Amino acid sequence: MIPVTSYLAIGSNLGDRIVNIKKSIRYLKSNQRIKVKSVSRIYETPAQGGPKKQPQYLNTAVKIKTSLFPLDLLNELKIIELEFKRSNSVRWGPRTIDLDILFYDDLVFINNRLSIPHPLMHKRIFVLKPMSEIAPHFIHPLYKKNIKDLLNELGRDNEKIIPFDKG
Ligand code: A4P
Ligand code: MG
Repeated sequence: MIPVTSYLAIGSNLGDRIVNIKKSIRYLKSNQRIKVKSVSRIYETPAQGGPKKQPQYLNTAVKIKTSLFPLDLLNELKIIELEFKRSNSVRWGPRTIDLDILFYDDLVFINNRLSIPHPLMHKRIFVLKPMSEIAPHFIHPLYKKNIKDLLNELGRDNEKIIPFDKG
């Protein structure tokens, strides 16, 4: 299979969040069927949805090339999540690591295990902000707008989010 460009979102709001994110990227890099092409800076964002009074998240976006089919890629991400022994199963609750597939080329795919593009991403600053750094002109295959425009549509809130690592 010819490798396909895919974008992933990584989030963490428990434990040593920065270590969790860096470790999950190392796991991605160690997979022979995944090539990490670029990684955005890490942003700190208030938890959106789920239980009140959750710790803040660190979020990042990653561009990969992969020869895995979408469901196989999801399986690999689930294996990485298991490495972090995710014990919390509350929807939108705190988690040591959360790996989501945002896009897989311009595929639109929905079944009971996987929705691509990730269903709520076009409304989430914590996804669009890091994505705008690595793929501002990528066009959302359903909404036919690029990442930069989707981010701008969320209003001025996006200016309040600054990189956590400032690097
Ligand atoms: N699934 C379906 N589509 C996908 C996809 N594109 N990528 C299924 C990955 N998984 C996908 O996910 C539940 C199931 O979704 C998976 O088993 C897979 O089959 P999960 O990660 O176990 O549970 P979850 O994350 O609690 O649910 P969900 O609906 O994926 O939540 P989100 O949308 O990931 O939101 N606030 C901030 N600031 N930063 C965050 O990162 N993240 C969330 C989680 C909420 N609030 C946040 C953040
Ligand atoms: Mg998730």
